[in-house]
Amino acid sequence: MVGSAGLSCAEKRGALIVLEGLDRSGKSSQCASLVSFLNKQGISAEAWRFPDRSTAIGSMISSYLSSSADLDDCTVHLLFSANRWEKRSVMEAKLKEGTTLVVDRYSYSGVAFSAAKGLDLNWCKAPDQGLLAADLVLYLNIPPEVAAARGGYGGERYEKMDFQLEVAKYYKKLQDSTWQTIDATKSIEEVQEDIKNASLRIIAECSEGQELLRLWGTQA
Ligand code: DGP
Repeated sequence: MVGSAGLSCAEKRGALIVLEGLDRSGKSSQCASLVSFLNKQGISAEAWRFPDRSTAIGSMISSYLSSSADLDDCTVHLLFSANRWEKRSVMEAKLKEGTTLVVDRYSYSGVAFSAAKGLDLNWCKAPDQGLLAADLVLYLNIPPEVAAARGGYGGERYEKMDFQLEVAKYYKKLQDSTWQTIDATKSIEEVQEDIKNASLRIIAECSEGQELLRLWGTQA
């Protein structure tokens, strides 16, 4: 059966795995080591990240994050969303080819960071409605004070402890059955192990045939 936007149901495909968490929770290193592990196992997998600063929209976002440009909160929210939309069809093609995508931040960051500024949660979700939903969201859970003590914290606009506490509250509101919380205060090796096990399970399920779902929880 083919859904209204042409995504067929229950097809064999790669998995969309998203790592989420507060700034400095270790997502980027964990994404890289997961992809390298999967590739060594002969599993086709790629590391992706949002914002994707390589595009024209991504470069506007990057200037905003480094505080070299100021933008209205709603406008920047829509830019982050557009940055995900501009990659949607490539993501879908890769998944259908059987490639697993390991994505460092996605729509869940989009909503949590903007809602933490005081924007309405449903308004924040609306522009991402229709994007591909993750098969697995690995939430790297870490107290903001532990994250703050890690190197490099404080360089970008959102890296402030009070703000990160607010972000964590909104992440909680977004959690559903696709989320798995990982204790990111454990050693790097232990975190890697938890991430590998959860990822291998979802990759096996998707390789046997799994519908592609859309945000926020609708069938494709
Ligand atoms: P990173 O490149 O992962 O360090 O992310 C840069 C910063 O941007 C980080 O503080 C989280 C924030 N961020 C990521 N995605 C979004 C989004 O979609 N919307 C907003 N408002 N912030 C985001």
